[in-house]
Amino acid sequence: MTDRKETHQREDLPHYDHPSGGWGSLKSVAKHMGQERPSAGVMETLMRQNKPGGHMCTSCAWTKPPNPHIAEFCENGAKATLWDLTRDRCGPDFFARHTVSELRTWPDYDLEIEGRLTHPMRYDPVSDKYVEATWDEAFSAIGAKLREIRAKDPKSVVFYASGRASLETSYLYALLARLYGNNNLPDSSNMCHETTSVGLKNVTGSSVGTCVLSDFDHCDMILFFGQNTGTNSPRFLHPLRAAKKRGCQIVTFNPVREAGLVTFRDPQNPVEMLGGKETVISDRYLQLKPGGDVAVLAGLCKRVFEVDDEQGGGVIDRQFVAQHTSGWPEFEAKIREIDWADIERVSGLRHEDIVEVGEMYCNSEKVIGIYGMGLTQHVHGSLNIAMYVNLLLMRGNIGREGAGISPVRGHSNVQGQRTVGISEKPELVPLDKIDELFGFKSPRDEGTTTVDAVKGILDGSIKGFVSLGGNFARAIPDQGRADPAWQDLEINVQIATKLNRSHTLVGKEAWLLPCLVRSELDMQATGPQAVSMEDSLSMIHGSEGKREPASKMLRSEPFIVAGIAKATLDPNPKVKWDDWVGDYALVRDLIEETYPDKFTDFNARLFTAGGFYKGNPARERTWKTETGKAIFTAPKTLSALGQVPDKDSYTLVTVRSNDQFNTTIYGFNDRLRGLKTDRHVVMMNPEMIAKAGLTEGQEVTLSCAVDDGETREVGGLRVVPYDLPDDTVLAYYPETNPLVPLDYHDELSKTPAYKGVPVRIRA
Ligand SMILES: Nc1nc2c(c(=O)[nH]1)N[C@H]1C(S)=C(S)[C@@H](COP(=O)(O)OP(=O)(O)OC[C@H]3O[C@@H](n4cnc5c(=O)[nH]c(N)nc54)[C@H](O)[C@@H]3O)O[C@H]1N2
Ligand SMILES: Nc1nc2c(c(=O)[nH]1)N[C@H]1C(S)=C(S)[C@@H](COP(=O)(O)OP(=O)(O)OC[C@H]3O[C@@H](n4cnc5c(=O)[nH]c(N)nc54)[C@H](O)[C@@H]3O)O[C@H]1N2
Ligand SMILES: [Mo]
Repeated sequence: MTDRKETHQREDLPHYDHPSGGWGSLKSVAKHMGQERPSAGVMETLMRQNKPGGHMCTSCAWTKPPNPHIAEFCENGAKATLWDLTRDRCGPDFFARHTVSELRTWPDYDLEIEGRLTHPMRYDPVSDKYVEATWDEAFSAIGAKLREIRAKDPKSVVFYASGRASLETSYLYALLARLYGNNNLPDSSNMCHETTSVGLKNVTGSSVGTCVLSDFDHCDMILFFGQNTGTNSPRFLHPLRAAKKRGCQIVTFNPVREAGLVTFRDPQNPVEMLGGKETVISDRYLQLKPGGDVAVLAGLCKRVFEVDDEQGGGVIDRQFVAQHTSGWPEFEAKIREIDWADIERVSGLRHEDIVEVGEMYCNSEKVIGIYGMGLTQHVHGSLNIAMYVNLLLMRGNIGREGAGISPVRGHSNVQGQRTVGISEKPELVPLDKIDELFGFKSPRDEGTTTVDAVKGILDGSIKGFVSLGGNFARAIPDQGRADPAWQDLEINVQIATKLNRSHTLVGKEAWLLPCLVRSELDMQATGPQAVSMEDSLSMIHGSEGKREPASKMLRSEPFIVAGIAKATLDPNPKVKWDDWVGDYALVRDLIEETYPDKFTDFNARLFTAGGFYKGNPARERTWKTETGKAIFTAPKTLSALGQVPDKDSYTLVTVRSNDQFNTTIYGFNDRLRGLKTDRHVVMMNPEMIAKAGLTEGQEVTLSCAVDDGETREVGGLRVVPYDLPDDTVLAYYPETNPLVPLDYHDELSKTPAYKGVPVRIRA
C-alpha cells in the first residue's frame, strides 16, 4: 500500500505558470507507475490505448485521432489505466477484516487504493460485512427483490449510470429499466453536461457539439469558456498547439489561470522537451468572475453590433441570420440596451478587454466556441450556453467548416450513453421503435434526474438503487445529507471496479458486483468481444481489451446487466439476453435498428480509424428546434449565479485537480496549479485573505450562504493564497460537495450549480 501521508509544500504561489505537458507530466506518470504497483505489461497496454485494435481510454471523452501519436495517451489517461491495472486486490479476505460501518469512515482514496474488486459480494447485516457469493446467488437474490419491489411500484427503483459503460452495455441497461417499468435512468451527465443536452438542444436543435476534429485545422480563432484542458482533456492540447502554430488565436475566459491554457510543452516532441521550448496557448487570458459569462458574452455580442454599425454593415452575417435563425429582433434590442457598466460590474473585466476580444472575433472568419463545466454548472447555465450560441450565430459560426460550438464532455462514453437510450427524458428516446423491436409498451412518463433520485432516497419513495459504475453518493450535491436514508432502501446494487463510499451505504440488502475494465479481455460464447463508445466530437470507436482479467470471478458489464435482467423480468421471446451477451455484434445490430441514421453499418465500421461520425443536423444547418431555426436568446439576467455575493459572502467554485478523476483521488498534488496539498484547502486572492482578516495556512470553515433552513458546513480547510478574482474562493470537488444545496441547480436541466455556490468563511 502507498504512503497516504503527503507533506504540504507549496511552490510558486500565488499562481503557477509552468507549461503543462512536458517533463512534469512524464514524471507524474512515472511516479504513479511506482506508486500504484501496476501489473506486468502495462506499458504495452498503454501503447495500444486509443488506437484501433486497442482499448479506448477510460479517462476523458476527447476524440481519438485517425493518425494517433506513437503514444496516444496523456498523463491522466495513463493514470486511469494504471489505476485499473494495479496489482492490488480488494477481495473477500479484505471484507472479512472490515465491517461496512468502519469502511464508511474511510476517505475515498483509502477505499479505492485497496485495489480491484474480485468477487461478487453480498452484504450480511448480521456481521455488518460484505461476504463472498456466487454470480448465480447474486442474480437470483437481486431478481427476486427487484420483482418484489416492482409488484408494488415499478417507479421506485433507480437505474443510475456513470458515463463509462460502453454503448452495448448502455443500450441493454436502458432496455432493462424500461422493461422493468420506468425511465429512471439518471446519468452522471445530470451533474455535468445535461445543461448542454437541454440548453444547447433548445437553441440549435442538437444536444451535442457541432465540430469535428478537422475543424481545428481550419479555424482562425478558438474561444475557451470554463474548460480546463490541461487537467481534464490533455490530448486536446495537441490539436490546440497545432492550431496555434498555424496562427490561430485562442482566447480564454476563466476565473482561474489554468496552466494548461497558458502554455504547453509537448512530451512527444524532443525539441520542446530538451530545448525547454513551449507553446503559448492563450493569446488573451481573461480572469472573469465566476458566473460572469453571460455578461462577457453579452459584451462580445454588443461589440459585434457596434463594429457592424461603425463599418456600415458586413460584420453581422445578415443573410445567415435571416435564413437560419429566429428571435433576432428581441435579441438585438436587448443587447443594445445593456449597459457596459453593468457588463463590467458583473464580469469583473474591463470594457477595453472585452472590446478587444470582440474585435478579434469580428476579424476572424472561422471561430470555434469551446466550453466545459464553467458554463454548465450554474443556476443560469442554460443561459450561458444560449449566450454563447448567440455570439456564434451573429457571424454564422455554426454549421460550416472550421467553426462551431464544441462542448468538451467528461466521462469517456457519457455522450454515447445518452445517444443509445440512457435518459430519464422519454421524449429523447425512440420509444415506439423500441416497443416494436421488443414487443412491449415502454413507460412514457418522465423518469428521475440525479437531483430527483436523491430527493426520492431522502423521502423514501425510492426503494431500490442500481448503479452502473460511479460514486453517486459522493458526486452529488448536499453530499452526506442522504447518507442515513440509504439504509432504508430495500436494495442497493453496485456494479463497480473499485471500492468507494457509495458501496458502503448499504440498504436492507446490498450487492457489490465486480466487472472487467476496458483494457481486459472480454471472452464470451462466440469468442473475444469488442465494445464501443462515442467521444466528445460524436465519433464512434470500437474498443478491445487484451489483458488477462484481474480475477477469474470478474464478469463483463453486459453480462452483469443481462444477468440482473434475466432474473428480474418476465420471459419475452424478442428479448434474447443470452444471445446478446454471447455476441455483442448482435447488440450493435439492435442499436443500428433503433438508430438507423446514426449507426448505419455499425459492425462493419466499428474499427474505422479515428472513429465514424454519428452525424449532427445542426452541423448541416438543419435546426430541429421549436421554430425550425437556430434560436437567438435575449438574456433576462446578466449573471449566471443564483445568488450574487454580498459584502461578507463569496462565490465558491469547486474544481478538479490533475491528480483525480472525479471522486477517484489518485494523489494529493495539483501539479498544474502548483500545489502540493492535502486537498483540504480553500484558495482566495491575497487581498481577499487580508480583507477577511485571515492569514495564509489558517484553518477555516466554509458555510453555505443559501438561506433555506439547512446548515451546510465544511471545516478544516486551510487558506491558500491564489491568483483569483475578488469575492471568489476555489476548493476541491468532492470534498466540498456538502456545501452545495440539492435545489441549487440550472433552471432548465437541473445540473447542480457546482461552480457558483454562495458561501461564508469563518476562522
Ligand atoms: N484528470 C481528469 N480528467 C477529467 C476529469 C477529472 O476529474 N480528472 N473529469 C471528467 C469529467 S466527468 C468532466 S465533466 C470533465 C470536466 O472538465 P472541465 O469542464 O474542465 O471541468 P472542471 O475542472 O470542473 O472546471 C472547468 C473550468 O471552469 C472554470 N470555471 C469555474 N467557474 C467558471 C465560470 O463561472 N466561468 C468560466 N468561464 N469558467 C469557470 C474553472 O476554473 C475550471 O478551469 O473532465 C473529465 N476529465
Ligand atoms: N462539487 C462538484 N461536484 C461534482 C462535479 C464538480 O465539478 N463539482 N462534477 C460532476 C460531474 S461532471 C460528474 S460526471 C459526476 C461524476 O460522478 P460519477 O460518475 O458517479 O463518479 P466517478 O467518480 O466518476 O465514479 C468513480 C467510480 O466508478 C467506478 N468505476 C470506474 N471504472 C468503472 C468501470 O469501468 N465500470 C464500472 N461499472 N465502474 C467503474 C469505480 O468503482 C469508481 O470508484 O460528479 C459531479 N459532481
Ligand atoms: Mo462529468
